[in-house]
Order: sequence, then C-alpha cells, then structure tokens
Amino acid sequence: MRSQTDHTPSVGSVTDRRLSCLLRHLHPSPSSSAMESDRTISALPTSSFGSDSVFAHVVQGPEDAILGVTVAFNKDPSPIKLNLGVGAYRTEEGKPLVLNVVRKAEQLLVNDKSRVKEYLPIVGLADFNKLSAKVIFGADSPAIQENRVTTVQCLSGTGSLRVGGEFLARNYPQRTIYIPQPTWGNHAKLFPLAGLSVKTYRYYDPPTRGLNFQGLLEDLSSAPLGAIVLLHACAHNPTGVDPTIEQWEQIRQLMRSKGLLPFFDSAYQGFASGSLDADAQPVRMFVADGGECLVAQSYAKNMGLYGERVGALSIVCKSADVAIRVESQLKLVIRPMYSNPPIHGASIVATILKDRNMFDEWTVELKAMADRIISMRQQLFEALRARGTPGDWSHIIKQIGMFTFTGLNSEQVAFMTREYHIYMTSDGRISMAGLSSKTVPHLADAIHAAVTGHLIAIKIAMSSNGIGLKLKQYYKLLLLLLLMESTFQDPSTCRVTILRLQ
Ligand code: KET
Repeated sequence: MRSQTDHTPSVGSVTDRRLSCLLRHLHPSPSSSAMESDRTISALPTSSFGSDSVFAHVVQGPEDAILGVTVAFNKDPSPIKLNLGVGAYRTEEGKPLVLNVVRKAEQLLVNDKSRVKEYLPIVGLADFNKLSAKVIFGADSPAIQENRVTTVQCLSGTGSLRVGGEFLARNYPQRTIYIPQPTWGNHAKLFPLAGLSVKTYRYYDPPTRGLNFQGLLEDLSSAPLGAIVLLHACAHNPTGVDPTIEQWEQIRQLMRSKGLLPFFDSAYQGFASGSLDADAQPVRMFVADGGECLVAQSYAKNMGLYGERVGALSIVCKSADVAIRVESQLKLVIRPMYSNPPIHGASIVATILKDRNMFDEWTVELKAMADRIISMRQQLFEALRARGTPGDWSHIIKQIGMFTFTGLNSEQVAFMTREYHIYMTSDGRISMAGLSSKTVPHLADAIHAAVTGHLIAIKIAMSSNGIGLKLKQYYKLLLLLLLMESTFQDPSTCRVTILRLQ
C-alpha cells in the first residue's frame, strides 16, 4: 500500500518515468544532487578539490617601507623595543593619544539621538568641507569668500592626494607631477595609479642636511610649462627641512612665471611650529596671488584621527563657476572609487571646528604635541653631545615637524634594530613623536654605537669568523677596523668602510 502523501508514480510506463524524473527535479534528494554538482564543480579550478589555487602564481609582496616597520615591531617580543617608524604621536608614556577635545566631540555625537547613519553626499559632510577650507586658507580668505574654492571630504591625506591626482589626470592637459627628492614614499606609488607620470625635483642636500635650494630652483625652471608640482605645505617628510618664507616667495614667483600648478600636501599643519596659521603660510601665499592650486589636508596627525581617515581635498579656482564644474568632476572621480566618505571622523572634526571653545582647546592640545616633539629634539641632541658621538648632530634641532632625517645609513639602522630593538625606516628617518624622555638615552646609546661603528665591525668580524673566515682574512678585517677608527668623523664614511668589510 502506498501512502496518500507519496506522490512518486510507480515505475513502469514512459509517462511514469517522465513524471518521476520531473519530481526528482522538484524535490531533489540532498545526497544525490549535491554530490552530482560537486562532481561537476570538482573539475573546475576554483573548487575546493584537487587542482592548484588559481592564485598559486601570486608572489609574496614586500612590506610597505613605513607601515612594514610597525609589522616587524609588533612581532618583536623584546620589552625594550621602540617604534620610531611610522609618524604617529605618542605620549611621554609611549602610548597613543586621543585628544581630550576629540573625546568630548565624540561624547556629544553619541548623546545626540537625532544623528543617523545615512550615506553622506559623494563630496562628504558640508560643514566639514567648509570649515576645513577655513583651517588651511584662513577664515578671511578672499578665495573662500568669492566661492572660488571647492572642498571635498576624502579618505585622509592619502585619499585626498589620490582623488586630486585622478582629477588632474582626467581634466588637466599636463600629466606630469614633480615630487621632491626625497619625499613620502607613497607619493611615487599613488600618483601613477591616479594616471599621472612622476618626475622628481632636487630638494635635500645630504652634505649640509639642509635644502638644496639652487637645485630645486633649477629643476622647477626646467620643468615643462604647466607641470604639476607637489609641495609639502610644512614639516617636509622625511627630511624635516622646509624652505624659509623668503625661499617660498621665490618658489612661488618661479612657479607662477612658469605656469606650474602647485599641489600642496598638508599632512602636518600645526606640527611644525605649533600654530595652524603659521604652518599654513606657504599655502596662503600661493592663494593670495589669485592663482590656482590644489591642497590635500589630513587630520590624521594634527587631530590624532589616524584610523578615522579624515581629510579634505580643496581646489582653488579662478572663478566660482569653474569651481562648481570642478566639483562636478570630482564627484565623477569619487563615486566609482568609494562612492562616498565615512561619516564619523568628519563629524568629530566638524563638531570641533564649529565650536569656538572646542577649536581653541584643539589648538592648545596641538601646540602641546608640537612642543613635546621639539623638546625631544633638544633632549636627543644633548644626549648625543654628552656621549661625544662623532658628527654634527645640530640638524636634529634644526629640522622641524614629526621627523628627524638622521643621516644614519641602512646598515646602521639594521644594527640598531637588531641590537637595540629600535625600529625606524631604513632611510634613517626617526619619528620624534614616538620618543619620550625615558627612551632618549636608549636611542642615543644605539646611535652612538651605530656611528662609532667598531661595535658593528667587531660583530661582523666575529660572525664572519664564526662562519669560517681564514685567519689571514680575519687579521685583515681587524686591520680595517683600526683604519675605521680614524674615519668615524662622518657617519657616511663609516658606511663605506663597513661595506668594504663585508
Ligand atoms: N602626506 C605625507 C607627507 C605623509 O607623511 C603622510 C603620512 C600622508 C600624506 C598620509 O597621511 P594620512 O594618514 O593618509 O592622512 N605619513 C605617515 C604615515 C604613513 O606613511 O601612512 C608616515 O610617513 O609615517
């Protein structure tokens, strides 16, 4: 007897077989159908069975030159380790800092029940954009009053540079951007991806550890008409060397006379001098002449909003109607890239910039951060002097902003990491913001040992001997060590000697 609910026709007639086939499709038995489809899939390369990964050919990418330092630092179990790699502010206790004013703003935002999590417009939060333009161009900027500035909220400084770069690649006839030599490593990577070709102009002068002003002027003079020039608004990264105001004026005149387009990267406003206005002066000089320029702003450092990714791109145009059309094109760049920016960080910034008291509180906290960095410069300089470390270390106190470009070479950096667990970028840049009174002696000891080289050399000699260096070679090595003693006046000569030893 068949139950009433059993719809399976009895096998026999052709009609019955067709019906049973149809029913199998309608009520597939899990075991049979899944196995069948798995069998079909298993022949395909993306299935979980058998064949190799379709990504098997993918090679291991290198770590980022800056952020990779933190990766290595995090893996080091040493209790004395010190991260001076990434440009991120730390307190005297070595802890990341959330500004009080930021905490207050966040509290206000949390308590405001009218706030929702809707999408922002493509160009971001309107208040944030308006107020950010005032921070960089000045509250009474004629360009703002004449509505010649368009500002769009972007993903921190990096995102602002990327959007600005792509806008230029699509809408500006000259597609070459000149970046300083050296510069923040990401510039040379992000602009080509935006569609621009990158060339460099001379900037840093290693022998004087200062600005190669002549080289800079020559290179910008020979740049093609209309070329884009990336300028660090203040606190040049990695060198800590900025032009003087008089030199900026010469740069401005030259650039305007050659029709070069300035693209300012303002990642450290307030960190050079402690004053937002003083640090914005070079940008404001270019805006005051009525010409056009782009500015990428970041709130990562000066408001400590690193992970919130808050920044702005402003394009100063000659007229309001051009600014409107430029903004419409910026939207076409942004929409397919990330659609629209995140709301939280920009709301924190807007809350602070909108309120006079909170704004003032921010400037006080910002000044305290800048002052702490300046005092770290002084302490490190004095610690090296106290140790009699060979070389002129006055550049530590002359350079400004978050970084000191020490002049230490990559071997010396590797030595300091290996022996002292001090992490920094291989170009010898140290983040002064990561240093504290407690860690200055440790850093000074490490620099002293790295510069006076015999420690490195002895280690090389010992390890070389350990791997079976012949006695004659070993003595040759020791002889070279003695030779090195007389060449330590300048760290750069130390490098040559060490390379010879290896
Ligand atoms: N411009 C410059 C000159 C710069 O130093 C940085 C960051 C940025 C832009 C981008 O910052 P953002 O976080 O996107 O607002 N520099 C530090 C961090 C990093 O490399 O990402 C650094 O040099 O350590």
